[in-house]
Amino acid sequence: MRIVFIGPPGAGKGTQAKQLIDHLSIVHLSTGDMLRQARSDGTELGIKAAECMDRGELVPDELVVAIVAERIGKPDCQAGCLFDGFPRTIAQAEALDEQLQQRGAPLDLVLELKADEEELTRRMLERAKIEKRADDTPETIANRMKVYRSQTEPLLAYYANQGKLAPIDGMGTPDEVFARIRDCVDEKKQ
Ligand code: B4P
Repeated sequence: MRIVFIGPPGAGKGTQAKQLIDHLSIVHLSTGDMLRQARSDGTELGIKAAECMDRGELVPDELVVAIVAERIGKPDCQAGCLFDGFPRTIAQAEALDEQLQQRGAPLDLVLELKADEEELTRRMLERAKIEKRADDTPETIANRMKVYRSQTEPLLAYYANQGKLAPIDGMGTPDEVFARIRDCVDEKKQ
């Protein structure tokens, strides 16, 4: 299966992805993780990406689309892929549709993880204490929320029009949220 995870920052995309890839035996493709890796490797891409990430802005479409295109060409993606945090703009979604169409393997499902803004902020500030991520400061979190509403939320209508969107309640414990995701995915598999 090919599945996209959409949701505001802190909605739990990365958290849920870990369980879902085990459940479906598919590859986890997180653009956030790939960009953080490029940053810690000190590559040209990583340096460019870091500036955007630290401001809570999106990394330019062409950079993100290129790293995803390279990754989905690898043999392990043939059995299925979970796109975590990608696409985040309409341009990225169109590029992904085109790449998958060329491979004759379109998206099956788009899961929208929903949670209250207050809870999202609480989770990210909690994570800031543990992981010290450069983009988990109160100012950057506020900007990431704003960017999500303006640039990523339009994707919900894009995928609803394709009949692929499934909203998931992201409130509650990680296990409670995963049970909802598993039910939705298993129903789609049948
Ligand atoms: P991401 O790495 O995708 O980060 P995120 O949206 O903050 O996190 P996520 O929703 O995965 O939250 P998590 O499970 O960790 O992006 C970071 C940045 O990279 C972006 O701002 C952007 O600059 C750049 N980027 C990435 N993809 C891009 C793209 N396609 N285009 C352009 N730029 C891109 O959960 C958060 C915290 O909550 C964790 O500490 C977790 O333990 C906790 N948590 C999760 N579920 C919980 C629950 N149910 N209850 C309590 N706590 C929970």
